[in-house]
Amino acid sequence: MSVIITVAPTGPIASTADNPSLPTQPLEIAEAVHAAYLEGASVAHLHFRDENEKPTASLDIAKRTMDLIEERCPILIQVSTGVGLSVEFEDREKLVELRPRMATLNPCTMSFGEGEFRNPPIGVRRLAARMRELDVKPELEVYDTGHLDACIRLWEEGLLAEPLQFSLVLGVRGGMAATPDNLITMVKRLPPEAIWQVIAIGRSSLELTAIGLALGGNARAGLEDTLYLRKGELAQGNTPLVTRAVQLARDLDLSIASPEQAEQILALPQH
Ligand code: KMH
Ligand code: ZN
Repeated sequence: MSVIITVAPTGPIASTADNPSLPTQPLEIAEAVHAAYLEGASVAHLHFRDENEKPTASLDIAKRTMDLIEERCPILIQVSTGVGLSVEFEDREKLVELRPRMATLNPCTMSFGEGEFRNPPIGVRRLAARMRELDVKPELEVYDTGHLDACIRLWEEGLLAEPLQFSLVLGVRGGMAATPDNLITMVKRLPPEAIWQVIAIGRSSLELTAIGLALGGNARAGLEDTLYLRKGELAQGNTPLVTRAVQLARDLDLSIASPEQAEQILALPQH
């Protein structure tokens, strides 16, 4: 089986003051994604920023960015419906109307660092149902054990198509800590045919990504998850992080999925 490498170039939190290589504007994001595609990424996980770098659910900015990416490469686009803590759920959910091939679905409200990440049950159900209608594949973002149970309930309610695709997110303050033990507990609890990847935030990103790959998961890399290549060394853009994740997979004798292969593995509906 091939490994799907996702690039997460921007995220909602860091700014160019934290890392000057962070892409925030549509063209910068498109160029970063294209470079990641050339390195082996088959999925691009996107957050958008306005001209002041503030997270936005603007359909215009999102569409412009998606178009610029599509002009450059056939990478599969996954839009974040997490967007950013300052944006209302009701605005965030509208992004799926652009019909990206994939989008994230965050199943539960939680503390997120010093902020609150609001994902009310009724809204999550509505968004899951709308994504199913529009054939937008959800990536289920699981930050804690109860989040997995919430996803399984959505599946039992018929709101999620198989295969289920999970991100096991470790290291967010408010979610589970980034430890190998927590990762293994979560992997053991996944439904049998589930597809999954590790998202490890901050300094354990590399180790947990490696463990995830060794356990049969996919991998995600990019400045959304860590601004550093190693302790004290800022990553000079997304490419070195993606290159390293691809190399990690290759060193484990895993092959890297092309977008077409990723499409098949995830059973993405044709658009
Ligand atoms: N930012 C990560 C902690 C999303 O964008 O919907 C999780 C994430 C989820 O990427
Ligand atoms: Zn994200």
